[in-house]
Amino acid sequence: MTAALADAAAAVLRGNDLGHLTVASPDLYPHQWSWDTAFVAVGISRLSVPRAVAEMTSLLAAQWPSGMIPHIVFDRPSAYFPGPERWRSELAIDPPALRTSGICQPPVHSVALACILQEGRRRGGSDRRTAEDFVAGTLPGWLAWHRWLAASRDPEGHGLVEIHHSWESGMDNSPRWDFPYSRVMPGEMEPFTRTDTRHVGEVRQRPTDEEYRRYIWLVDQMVAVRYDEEAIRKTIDFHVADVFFSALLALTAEIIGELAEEFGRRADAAEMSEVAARFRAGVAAAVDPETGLATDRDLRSGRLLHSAALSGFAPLISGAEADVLARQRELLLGPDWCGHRALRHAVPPSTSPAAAQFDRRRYWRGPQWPVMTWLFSWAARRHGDAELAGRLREEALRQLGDLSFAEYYDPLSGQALGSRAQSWTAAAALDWTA
Ligand code: 9YW
Repeated sequence: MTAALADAAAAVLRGNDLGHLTVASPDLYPHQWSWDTAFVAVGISRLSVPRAVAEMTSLLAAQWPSGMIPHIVFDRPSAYFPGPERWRSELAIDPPALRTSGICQPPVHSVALACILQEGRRRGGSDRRTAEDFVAGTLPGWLAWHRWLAASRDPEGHGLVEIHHSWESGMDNSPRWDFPYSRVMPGEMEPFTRTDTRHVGEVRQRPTDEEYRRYIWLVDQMVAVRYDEEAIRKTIDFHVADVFFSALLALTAEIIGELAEEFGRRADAAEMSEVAARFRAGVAAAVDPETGLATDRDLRSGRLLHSAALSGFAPLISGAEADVLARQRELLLGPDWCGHRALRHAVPPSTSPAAAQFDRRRYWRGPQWPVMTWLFSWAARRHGDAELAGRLREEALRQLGDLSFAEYYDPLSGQALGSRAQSWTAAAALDWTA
């Protein structure tokens, strides 16, 4: 079974491979996405270290002069909407060299660097050299990305990353964002036609038209100020402190710091370790003592955004004091989450099945994303909880046994949903079966 799963996963990644980059999925997402790339590179490194390096190199080529890694790289024409004509990144005050979107996604890239390095060393020979040269050579670019996040997205040093669009969170229409979006009131705007709904059998799995109008309204607001971060902060209608993004920054800054230390960059290492500590503290402070879950904050109204979303487990990603981790672990495995009676597979749902907001088939409002299970499993192992890591892996492998490599799964029936042959799902399977 494991061998069949690994073969099928490798075939998915080969099918989505354009040579220098892997599209996120064949039809629905025909481009390179930022955080998908990092997960994909982890999986591909199990097949070929040089190919994994190429994947990360093509993403880095799209880095903005500011240091931002954009969330989509448009390297070829497609019907995807919003494409480069709507994002208009060429109008940015300091424009990127390639056509990209104008926002970012959570940083998971240094997780990929660490995995590529580990795999290169395990294989030895030219793979080892390729991995080490790649990490040493591109560290300045990845450092600039983390530096930009820490400075531009947390200018006051609270230890929480602010985002300007829910696409930046990677969890587009999670209940986390219902309140801030209730305040986004699109005015007159250039008309548009969605194309995402053409590629899913069931339109009700996707965000609604009203949600999409708001998403595009925010894009237009950013274009209007030519992606000037200062101006965006003042004018954008969606301005939120994201705990999950912050936890990933804490984790990845720590890893970048370790790599910098290893490759002889002492000052960078010290700087990144400070960034990691700042965001780890920010996440810890955002934990609601009553629910035990980390909470986002709406920065326009100051309101705390309580929701029963998976992001509440941000400390399991960033790392935290032992008592916080123990409580989070218990909650995650408990009856409101992975241990819920009605779940087909005991892996984290995007929203708690016990919550009123739970919607088993709608995007980020209930379904399970195998790549999120992979992330929690990887972080658990890193933070010393091999038992949790192993449990999640085992359950996820059962879920992936249908070989559809779906984007997400109905947590109650186990049915595959969204795109099939989704690259990051196949990548997770490959890493788990290696
Ligand atoms: C969209 C590619 C991306 C992911 C996001 C996910 C979705 C794009 O797909 O967003 O058009 O809805 O929410 O996390 O990176 O897989």
